[in-house]
This record gives sequence, structure tokens and C-alpha cells, in this order.
Amino acid sequence: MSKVFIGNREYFPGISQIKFEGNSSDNPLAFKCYDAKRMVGTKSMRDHLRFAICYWHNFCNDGSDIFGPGTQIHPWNEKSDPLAAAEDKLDAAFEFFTKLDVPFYCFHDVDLAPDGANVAQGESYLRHMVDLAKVRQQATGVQLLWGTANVFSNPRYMNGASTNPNFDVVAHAGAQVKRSLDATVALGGENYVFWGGREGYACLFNTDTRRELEHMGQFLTMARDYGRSIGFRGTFLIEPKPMEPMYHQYDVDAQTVIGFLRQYGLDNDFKLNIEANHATLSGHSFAHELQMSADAGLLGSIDANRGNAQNGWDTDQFPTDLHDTVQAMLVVLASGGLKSGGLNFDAKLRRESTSLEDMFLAHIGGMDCFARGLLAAHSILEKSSLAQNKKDRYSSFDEGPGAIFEAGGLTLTELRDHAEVIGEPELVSGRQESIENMINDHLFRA
Ligand code: XLS
Ligand code: NI
Ligand code: NI
Repeated sequence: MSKVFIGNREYFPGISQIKFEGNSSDNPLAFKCYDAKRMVGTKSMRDHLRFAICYWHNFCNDGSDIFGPGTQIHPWNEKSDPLAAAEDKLDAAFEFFTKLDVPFYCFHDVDLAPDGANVAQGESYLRHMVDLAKVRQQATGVQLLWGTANVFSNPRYMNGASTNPNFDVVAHAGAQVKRSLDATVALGGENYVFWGGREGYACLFNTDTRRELEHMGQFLTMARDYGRSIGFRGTFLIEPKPMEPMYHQYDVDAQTVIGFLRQYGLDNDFKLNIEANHATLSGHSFAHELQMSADAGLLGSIDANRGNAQNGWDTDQFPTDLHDTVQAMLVVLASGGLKSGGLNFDAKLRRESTSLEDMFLAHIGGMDCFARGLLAAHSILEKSSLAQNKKDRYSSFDEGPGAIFEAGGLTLTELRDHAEVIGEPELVSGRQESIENMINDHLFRA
């Protein structure tokens, strides 16, 4: 590709198309492992990993935190007219996507377009930006992994969106989700995400949790029905998170969300979007949350990032822990791959990383880390006895009384009688250390 920016201005001058140069390269602006076309089993790395870049952390945030203003100066943020600034931001975003050659991106409605002074104006701003994005998607081949609505930043959502105690606020959330679904469908988005935002509570004394959760079930049902009515054939996703901004978030973790989806009959249309940092905040591991989702047939997509072991908040760092990506890719591969989901880098630069080049370096590192995780996981599944050993561990359920038990054919009394007949079972080693060693051995062979 000779020209990888499509507006009039180049926002990342001096940085050209990022290429695969291999393990021996010491060029920081090159992939060492991610080689989009390389086949791993039956699929290319590109098709296995389905990388996406998020709009918000890269093009909307500027490093500001509660203790101080932004440190990152973005050339697409110079214009004071919000719509003109949004247009510049779009060009910068597509330049970035194409220079990194990722297949997908993700956005909230208010990342792409200004919110507007009222419902109709917000809709028209978003439609305008969607028209421009459509042209850029066609010109570059970059596609939309998912769209979503930001129904947590505007002050009206301080007590939640669909779980707000005020019906008028619920209506505004509905307007935003409607326009965001319209935008997602217009752009051919493969999924549509609901992260709970402020769907939770701070104080039980003033909160009717039963009613709020029913409202959430009702709201999601309406969103599903509307999406299907306008031709959305993709997957709706819920992204669990246990805390922050609310003390108690309703979508605490994967198993909670799975129970909720089943309770409201939404599990045929919805799956889960698992974020690594949210998993660890909920007291689980990233791989655990993926596994619980996969077991339920509801693993939809991934927000790829990592937390900080010392902190109890969502630091949204870029994934650099190889062991983490290996474990994640083991679950993904063993459950049949990402399908319509992808690996969205819901990660931000540190406030101290102030150059535009840092945005590239961070994504290159994350992409290589997952590519290495993919190679190691593939090699482990192909060449080791991991899967067979796991299966063998349950072989007592494959025949005889164990199989009858699994099929629901035993009574508790018969279970007791079996115990009496067989006497004390022998202790069988779980061999955890041996498996952990084998996985480390593969990391250096992959
Ligand atoms: C925040 C979430 C958010 C979702 C999209 O913690 O990760 O960024 O992914 O609303
Ligand atoms: Ni996320
Ligand atoms: Ni997060």
C-alpha cells in the first residue's frame, strides 16, 4: 500500500506501514511475530486473531486523569467546531488502522460523533459521521467489529442507564442505543456491545435492585428486537465488569451474566465480551472468564488488555504478559476460535507516554504478544498430550456406573451402594506441576 492515509493531512508523519520483520529484527516499528498471512493450522494469523483498535482510548482520551489534565497532544483535536474535529479524528483513526493493518475497529456513538444538544441533533451528527466512516471503510477494507453506546458519561446517567430509577433517563438511554444500533448496522458491524457502565448501585438503602435488574432485562430485550427488526444479524455482547464506576455492578462476571441472559431468554442472541482487566478485577483470571463463557457456548469476543497486579482498578494496560495470552488462546482455540468476535485492544497508553509513536509501539507489542500466544497455544494443542490428559482424567465417567450417572440414570442410594462395593478410591495425581512445566517448554519452542 503506497498511501495509507486518505484525508488531506497525514497525522502520523514519519511512520509508514508497519511490516512483519521477524524475530531477528530490532526495529521497534515492526512486527516480530505477527505475520498476518502466516498459516497456523487451517487459518491465517489475521483470521485467528481478528485484531481491532478501539476509538476511545486512542483518539478521544488524552491522558487526563482525576489528578490532572491531558498530557497527550493530538493533532486531530485542533478544531473548535466539534463536528469538524470529529471529521479530523476519523481521518486520523483510519490512517492509524491502515498503517497497523488491523482488520477491525470499535467505537461508542460519542467517540465517532458529538453528542448533540438534543436527540434529533445527536442522531443527525452520528448519521453524518457514519456516512464518512462508510467511505473510509470501503477505501481501506477496515471493518467494524462492534459498535456500542456510551450511556455512562453524560451526567444524566449518574444513576445508571437502563437501570436508572428515573424512566425519562431510561428513555434517553434507549435513544442512544437506537442510534448506535442504526450506526452499527449501517457500517456492517459484526457485533454490538453492552458494557454495563453505571448499571449497578452505590447504596442499597435507596436502590430497588430487583426492579432495576428487571428493567435491564426489559431494555436489552427491546434492543435485541429493534436490532433484529433493522436487519442486524450479528451477535449482541455483554461485557462483564465487577466494579468501577459503581461499587456494585450488576454484570459482575461471566457466570453472573450467563445466568442473567438465561433468565431473560436472551442467550440465543447475546454472548459475552470478556475483558482481561475486568476478569482480574472480579477476582478471577482472564482464562477462567473465557472458559466459563466457552463452556456455556457464549464466548463472543475479547477486550484485550491487562490490569496491574498491585492495583484494584481498571488500568487498561496493553497486553504484554505472554503467559496470559497463551492461556487465553488455549481456551479460544480449544473452543473453536473467535468466530464473529475479535481481539479488541481496549487499552490505553500510560499518561507518561506522550508521543504519537507510542500508540504504534503499544499496539505492535500487544499484537506480537497475542501472536506468540497463538503459536504457543497451537503447538501445545497439536503436539502435547494436554487435551488427552484432561479427557483421561474423567475416564471413569466414560463407561459403567459413571456413564449411567452422567446420563441421569442413578439414584443417590445406588451411588452409595457403588461406594460400598468399590471401597476407598486410589489417589490419582493431578500432575499440575508437570503440565505447567510442559507449557513453559512450549513457549520457547513455538
Ligand atoms: C470500560 C469498558 C468499555 C467497554 C465499552 O471499562 O471496558 O471500554 O469496552 O463500553
Ligand atoms: Ni472493554
Ligand atoms: Ni477496562
